Amino acid sequence: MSSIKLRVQSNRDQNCQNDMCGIVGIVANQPVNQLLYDALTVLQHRGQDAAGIVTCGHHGRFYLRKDMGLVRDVFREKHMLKLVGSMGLGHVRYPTAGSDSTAEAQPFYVNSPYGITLAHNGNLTNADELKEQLFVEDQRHLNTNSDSEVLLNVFAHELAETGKLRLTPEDVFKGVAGVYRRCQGGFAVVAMIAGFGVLAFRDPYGIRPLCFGQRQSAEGTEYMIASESVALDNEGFELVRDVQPGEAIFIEKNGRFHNKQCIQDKHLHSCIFEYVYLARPDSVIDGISVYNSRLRMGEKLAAKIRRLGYDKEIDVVVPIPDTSRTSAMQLAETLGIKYREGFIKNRYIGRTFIMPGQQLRKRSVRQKLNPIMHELKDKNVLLVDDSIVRGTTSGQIIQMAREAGSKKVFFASASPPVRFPNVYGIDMPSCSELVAHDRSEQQICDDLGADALIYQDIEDLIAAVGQGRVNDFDTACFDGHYVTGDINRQYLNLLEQRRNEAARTQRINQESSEDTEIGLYNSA
Ligand code: PIN
Repeated sequence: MSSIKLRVQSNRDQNCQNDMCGIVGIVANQPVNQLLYDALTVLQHRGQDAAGIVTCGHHGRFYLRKDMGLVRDVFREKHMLKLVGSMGLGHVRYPTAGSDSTAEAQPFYVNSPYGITLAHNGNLTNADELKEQLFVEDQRHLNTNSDSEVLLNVFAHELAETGKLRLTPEDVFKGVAGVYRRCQGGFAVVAMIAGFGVLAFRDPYGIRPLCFGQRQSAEGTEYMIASESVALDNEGFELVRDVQPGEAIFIEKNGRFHNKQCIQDKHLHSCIFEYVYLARPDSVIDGISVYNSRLRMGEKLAAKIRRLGYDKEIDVVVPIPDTSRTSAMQLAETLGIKYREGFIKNRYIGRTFIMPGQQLRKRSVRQKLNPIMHELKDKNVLLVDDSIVRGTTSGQIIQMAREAGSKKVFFASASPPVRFPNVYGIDMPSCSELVAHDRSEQQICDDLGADALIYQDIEDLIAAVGQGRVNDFDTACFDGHYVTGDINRQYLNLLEQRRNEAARTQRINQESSEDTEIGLYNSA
């Protein structure tokens, strides 16, 4: 039997989003390899698909290691020893349809001009147009579908326009201003110029998070830039502040700090979903503690449940692990109702092996969550989750509670119905896969099989996070209002079409790799 492996190439024009990634950049007075590794481990929740580190050593030479897998699997001692130098970047990537190769792992490198490496979290909404421009006008070749490569090449082109052999920080900021002129979407970027320094910038709406901190060493100040403040805490860096929307900061390799507001017309609209689900609770984003915002989500939701009168019926509040715990706990306390663990999550889910003749099957919720029967039996339970996206797990969990003997099963979501896709870098299904798209809350409730479904109101979510001090967030996945103003029906349709295509490609590749396994098995 032949064992030829056919991999179907995804559409060349397909844009690959670099959703839900974690990024870090460090300039220190000592080797940065271990620091980067540790920071990436702390940011691992932002992406478990691929990881990469690039460092810059003497004579401006870059050392890069990137591959698919968790941080602990990608970097072995032999790799770490080669990652020499006192400045560098790191990246962890979330698995997204269409971004399943090592070639698309980050950081990316371009040799001209100066030698630049870049890692990015977010999504460019005009990537197709930029690709065309890069090819036709800038005569630059792109070798992957990643929009991080697009961003890097736009930046490289803009930097080359300075026409200088030796750059100044002001030249670097001019290059960033060029990126802002051309690129649209949500993006947080760290980049490194060979032998010169580390750069960081954030889109004009500050949709994706990015902060920086410093610490003192015997030889001076060291800097770390990261997606979340928790990465700084872990390495003893003190949070200085968030990078402002449209701001660029540049730290020279000798530790000299520069910053510039490259876009005067800035409007902070940080992504509210970071607070709902994505970020670690011990992070502070744009001056707001993620943990405290989740506590307040619980309080607001409790008030709504009381208004609706369900509190009189509920015997026990049960979180769906892990993210919802903070809100669920506060919700129960506010209502004066018992809070209990009703589902335990297996933290050590193993690999799915494809045995000959088997289709790759989806892991069911039952393999991840197991009920504590006596906490659910004969009770009216309120299950609390951070969000309902596809509704598939929510439906199964409600069913599990019923099987465990719950009398009534109420379901509460700490965020409003997710009705629109996220186009700024959070991996979210297209419209047709979202259980709440074009559907009423009653229809969703019936679909999930709950006795009642209570969603957080959007105003309450905004108040929970912004506390009346901040009212502007990117809330597009809840209300369809895309702050960048360039998203229309056509764009969303295209997104849907590409997701379907990517899913099909992935399925075909999985099936063909299954055939390969059979071939090898038979010939052994
Ligand atoms: C899961 C957090 N949270 C749970 C992510 C499920 C939506 N889902 C979004 C709910 S954890 S579904 O805390 O990080 O483990 O609606 O798509 O089925």
